[in-house]
Amino acid sequence: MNNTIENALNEQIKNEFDSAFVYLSMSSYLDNTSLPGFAKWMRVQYEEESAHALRLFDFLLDLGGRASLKALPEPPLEFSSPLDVFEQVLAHEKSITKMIHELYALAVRENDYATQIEMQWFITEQVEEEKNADDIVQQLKLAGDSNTALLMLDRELGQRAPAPGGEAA
Ligand code: OFO
Repeated sequence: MNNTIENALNEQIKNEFDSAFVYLSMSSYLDNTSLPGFAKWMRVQYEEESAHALRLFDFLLDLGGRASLKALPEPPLEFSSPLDVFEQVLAHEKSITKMIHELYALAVRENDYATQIEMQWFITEQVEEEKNADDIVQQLKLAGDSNTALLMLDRELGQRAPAPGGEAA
C-alpha cells in the first residue's frame, strides 16, 4: 500500500491510543475526587478511544498495510478540578479533529478513496466528541461552586452506557 498513507494511519492509531491513555488517567483522578459518575463517563470514553484505535488498526490491515505500534507519552496525572479536566478534554479533541482533517486532506492528495471514506466516519465522530466535551464544560461552569449541582451532574454522567460490544461510537 501507499507508504505515506500507511505512516499517517499508524500515527493516528497512536493518537487514538494516546487519547485512551489520557482519558483513563483522568478517570483515575475523578474517581479519587469522589466523583464516580464522572469517572465512569471518562472510563467509557477510554473504551471508545481504544475502539477508535482498533478500528483504524483493522482498516490498515484490510488495506494490506502493516500496523507498527508506537510508544505513548505518559499521560497527565494531576488536575486542578473537574472543570480543568473537561477543558483539557475539549482542547485534546480539537487537536485530534485537526489531525483527522489533515489525514483526510492527505488521502485526497494521494487519491486514496478508501481512506477518504474511512476518514469521513472520523470527521463526523469528531463533531460529536467536541460537542460532548463542550456540553460538560458549560454545565460545570453553570454549576460553579455548588456541590449540589456537581453531585447532580455526577449522577447524570454516571448513567453513560458503554458502547455496545465495545464498538466505536
Ligand atoms: Fe477518537 O475521538 Fe476522541 O480523541
